Amino acid sequence: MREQLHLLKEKAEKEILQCTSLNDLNDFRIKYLGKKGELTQILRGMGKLSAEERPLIGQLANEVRDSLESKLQELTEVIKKKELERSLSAEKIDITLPGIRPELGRQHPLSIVIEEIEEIFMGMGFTIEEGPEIELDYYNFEALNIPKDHPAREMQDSFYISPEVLLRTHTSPVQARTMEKMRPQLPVKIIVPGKVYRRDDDATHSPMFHQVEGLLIDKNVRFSDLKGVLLNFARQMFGANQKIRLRPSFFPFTEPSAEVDISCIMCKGAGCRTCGHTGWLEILGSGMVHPRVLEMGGYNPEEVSGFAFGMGVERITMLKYGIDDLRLLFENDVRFLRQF
Ligand code: 2NM
Repeated sequence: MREQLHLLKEKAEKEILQCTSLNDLNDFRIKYLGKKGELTQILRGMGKLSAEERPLIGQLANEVRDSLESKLQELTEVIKKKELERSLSAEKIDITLPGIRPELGRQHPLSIVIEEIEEIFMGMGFTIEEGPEIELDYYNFEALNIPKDHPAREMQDSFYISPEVLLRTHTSPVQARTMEKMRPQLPVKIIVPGKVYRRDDDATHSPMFHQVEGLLIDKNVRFSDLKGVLLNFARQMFGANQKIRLRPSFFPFTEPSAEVDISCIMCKGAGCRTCGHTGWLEILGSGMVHPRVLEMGGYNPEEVSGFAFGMGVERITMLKYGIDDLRLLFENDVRFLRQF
């Protein structure tokens, strides 16, 4: 047995040198030191030994096992280190490759225009008010002097949630709320940007669109103040040489009322396709606040007066950037949006 153990040791020491991977080492361990391994096989014969020989052989067997185990341990460390070095050198970083540019978002053209309108009116001393998109019939219609038989109040024209609650059809209810909140303070000098909803959906109408409305209430506010403010707005928004034109119109919440046109930004007033060969483009509606509206807002129409106006942001945006199709503003095609 002594001889067998020496031969085993010699054979194993040669064989371990052939191991080049952790897998090889594992196979080696099973073959020599495992439960059914060669060393164990030899030790099965221990029972036949004499009592004097048994401890000596036992000691030798332990020495052989310890020696093989420590060689195995040593070689495992060496191979692990080599494998790590190999994987590190395979994982080269090419610092000449172009970087990955992070995609930057940008502002939507409607947001750009809303901010621009806000800046212009803030420059004239207006402040910004906002309010709910889900609104009471009272603020959306009643407080604005819109009568019960007005077509806008029909189910087919507005999105009703219940008989008394609907999606606001304009931002004017915020102006009614602001009068109620501020009375009797003067002046009320606000603009209200926001989303509004109407049951309309075709090439030139979206069921959701954006408005900016304005309201100024003070002592002695005159129609000429309205004209001055809107001319100033038109010149800052569309160019210092802008002309404006006021045409008589009708709104339930203003009296008198006027549509405001600017000279056509495409043809400078000469007449073209954009302005329908009139030389003028309609950009907003306006008027002197109706005495009933002032009254319902808590102001005395004998003591104060006011003007109001409202514009569609989509229309202004399309004019300003020469966009010919409303739907481009809602489809969110990045090839379109990247141009702003
Ligand atoms: C428009 C045209 C004319 C308007 C009126 C009011 C309020 F609340 F003061 F009565 N807000 N907005 C108004 C007036 C809106 O949009 C075309």
